[in-house]
Amino acid sequence: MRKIIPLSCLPALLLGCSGEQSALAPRGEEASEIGRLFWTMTIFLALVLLGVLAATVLAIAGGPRVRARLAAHRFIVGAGVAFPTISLLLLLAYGLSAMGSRAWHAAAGSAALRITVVGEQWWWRVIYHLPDGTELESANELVIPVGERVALSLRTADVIHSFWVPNLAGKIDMIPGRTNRLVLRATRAGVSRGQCAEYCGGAHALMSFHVVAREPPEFDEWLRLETRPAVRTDGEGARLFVASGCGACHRVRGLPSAAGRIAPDLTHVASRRSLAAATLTNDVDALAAWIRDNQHIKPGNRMPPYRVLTDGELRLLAHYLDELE
Ligand code: HEC
Ligand SMILES: [Cu+2]
Repeated sequence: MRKIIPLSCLPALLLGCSGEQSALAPRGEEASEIGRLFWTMTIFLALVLLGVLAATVLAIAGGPRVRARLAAHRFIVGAGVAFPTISLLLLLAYGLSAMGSRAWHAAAGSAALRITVVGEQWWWRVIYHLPDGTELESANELVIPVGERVALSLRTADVIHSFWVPNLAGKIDMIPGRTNRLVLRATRAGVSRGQCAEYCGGAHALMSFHVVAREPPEFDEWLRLETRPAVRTDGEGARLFVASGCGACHRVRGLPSAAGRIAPDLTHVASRRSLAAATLTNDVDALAAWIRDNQHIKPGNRMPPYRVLTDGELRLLAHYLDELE
């Protein structure tokens, strides 16, 4: 039995090495560099371990001549002092130079797109700074063009959070009173998952997000759609949204009585992959469930649960939000 359990765990463990949240499946410039550093260190250390094991076996079971060699002054100075000193210095130099390539400030100057991400308990405010000087706000999802450098300014609205998209780059903290910077460059189109990597209170584990890398023409098309005001600002659903007070916290651009800034912008909520910081997949049922039971789904989050709404009202609201592509 004792042998079976670890073996049966292996597929699950290996699965953790691929997919949309893994540092070992790089899809970005910085993640590739980190991957190379990791594999260089791991392979080198594995070789050293094998060498030490071989020497141990020979020292125990080898013939007298082999053992005399192992005990010789030359071997001890060479393998015990010179080799570790030189190899560790080389690895240190490689590690430092790899970190040096994270001198992103220069790269940020040539960035095609600037995005501010603000960590909030327990979601991510995403602000695109467009070339024409305007700002575009979204939440819990970053859309970036493949192949282009994207300069991120990382801030927090409350406590320390940490921004980490393992497939794209290393993690970096969001610290009160500071703006930290990170440059992303996705090398392939696709969706990567990110996670807050610094404990920030009750719902910390439910504070994830997606980074969607699109080919530049598709990115431009997305941007064109995203900058429009909400596709629907009239009708019963929109009226109920306003009447329920949702607009005090949430903004829906184009709906004047929904101009709240303290919660995720919902102008194009239906075009996002997830709800509540990658806690729910985004569809009508999830929207209805979230509005009524959000404290059950994500305990402690800053939205009140709307248990007073009737099933009909809930449907109406959920369908309205689901229209906001
Ligand atoms: C007191 C402020 C407040 C009010 C009022 C409020 N919300 Fe929220 N809402 C939030 C906060 C904060 C979040 C983010 C929760 C999280 O993920 O931690 C949120 C998240 C959401 C989300 C998920 C958005 C996303 O992109 O993940 C939806 C949808 C939503 N609210 C709909 C509504 C609707 C509909 C109403 C009115 C019936 C409403 N909210 C009223 C604060 C509020
Ligand atoms: Cu956190």
